[in-house]
Amino acid sequence: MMMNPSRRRFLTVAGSATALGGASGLVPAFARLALAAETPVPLVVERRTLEVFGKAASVFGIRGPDGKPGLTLDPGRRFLVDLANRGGEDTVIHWHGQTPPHVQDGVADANRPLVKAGASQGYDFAPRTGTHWMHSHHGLQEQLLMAAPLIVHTPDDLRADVQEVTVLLHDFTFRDPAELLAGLTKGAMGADHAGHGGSMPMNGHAGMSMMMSGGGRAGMMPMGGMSDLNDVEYDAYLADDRTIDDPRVVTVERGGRVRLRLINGATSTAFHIDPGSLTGVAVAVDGNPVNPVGGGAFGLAMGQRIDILLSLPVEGGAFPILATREGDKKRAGIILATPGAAVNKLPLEANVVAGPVDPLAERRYRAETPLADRPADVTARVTLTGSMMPYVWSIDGRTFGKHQSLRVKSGQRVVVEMVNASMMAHPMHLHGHHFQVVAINGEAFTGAVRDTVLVPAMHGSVTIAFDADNPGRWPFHCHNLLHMATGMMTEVVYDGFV
Ligand SMILES: [Cu+2]
Repeated sequence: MMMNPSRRRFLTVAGSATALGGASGLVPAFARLALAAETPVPLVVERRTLEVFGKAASVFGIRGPDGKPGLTLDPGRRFLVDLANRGGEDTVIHWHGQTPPHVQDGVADANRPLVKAGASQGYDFAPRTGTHWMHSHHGLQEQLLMAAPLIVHTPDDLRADVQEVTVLLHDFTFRDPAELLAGLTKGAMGADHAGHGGSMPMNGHAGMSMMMSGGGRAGMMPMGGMSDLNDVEYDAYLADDRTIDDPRVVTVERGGRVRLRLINGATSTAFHIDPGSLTGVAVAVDGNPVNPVGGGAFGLAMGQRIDILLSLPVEGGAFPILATREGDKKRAGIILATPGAAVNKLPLEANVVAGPVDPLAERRYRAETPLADRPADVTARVTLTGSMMPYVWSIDGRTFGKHQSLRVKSGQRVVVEMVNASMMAHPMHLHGHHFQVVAINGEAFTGAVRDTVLVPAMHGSVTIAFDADNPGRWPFHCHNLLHMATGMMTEVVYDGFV
């Protein structure tokens, strides 16, 4: 593998200088000079206790310098970070949406070690603006909430007369994630779903789904078929660590404007984002500006982000922003409230079951800055494969480790068609790049630039295009953590990397 020697050296020096400057304050003169220019921002991976429905759970967190989760960077700032792993176990944090040099991507492999428990790791790269996030890319730590927002402001963001509200969504279980996954892979799906049939959509049609996948989890697809929606019944759905019956309440101004930066950090749950009585206008997806899209609710698959602009009425009030799980009544959310407004308690469940998140709604989004128009140098087709029974997910019938990498050369325009041969939609994420969505179900259009896209179930397809401008080896995987964990991952590998 190629390795940029100066990069590696910098990381080592940055890491040790920070360590030395810790408790003792003994920083060597050379390091003090370097630190004076720009001091690394400390990020801490840690264990914490979270109360959900009054019951304590031990989860992870990633805390920034202000004590809050994650990191917000001002325009022009480098992503100069010292990550301290105090989580009690080895980890690696992926900077989702960022396009760093490949050694700093935050994945572990033969050439990129884990951050050991108790150790620190330095990072330094020019960040990409927008709404992004950070999460563990090791084991099932993401299920235990090892995730946080990563917001990089543009100069326009700071000039805008808009209040920013960032929300991180999650699905939560009191169970050990390894046991949860083992329950699925051992085929104990019936047990997992016992007692939840009543909350499932389209019960009248469930028979067909059960024949095909063994679960009463069907949802109508726009094309008339039925897909499977949720693999797991979680104990709670969280917005900024809180359930909707005890939500975060954000004070907003009467007649003011709010920019919601929503991040779906759930491991296995897609949500409908519903601003209720407010009119929301989507202005960015996965951190990339899109031509404004108005209207009702917005689907948000795992890994994806959406920025929604809201205008509050001059008379004020309390305005729930709800994230309802697809194929379910359960929901998470926050409440925007003007001073003095009465905030009513909201039930955990909506009155009606939400339908599936529609992958075809992606057609509404158009990149504000599309890729340059040029022909493909290399085209590839991958088939998304796998099933609930047995619970194994794969790409081209191969699980990760037995995968066939997509080979590219620097400078190429790469076009990849993803065809979904399975019963579930999959949010596919490519590291180190943002791609443009250029076709859905074979219909070409000039779509959004983003890093995660939902590929429709049952022979649906999405075609993406990107420029190979970031040499390395880059994971390309389903952002359903449980799908990735069972093998639904391949890699995009540049020439010169083995
Ligand atoms: Cu998947």
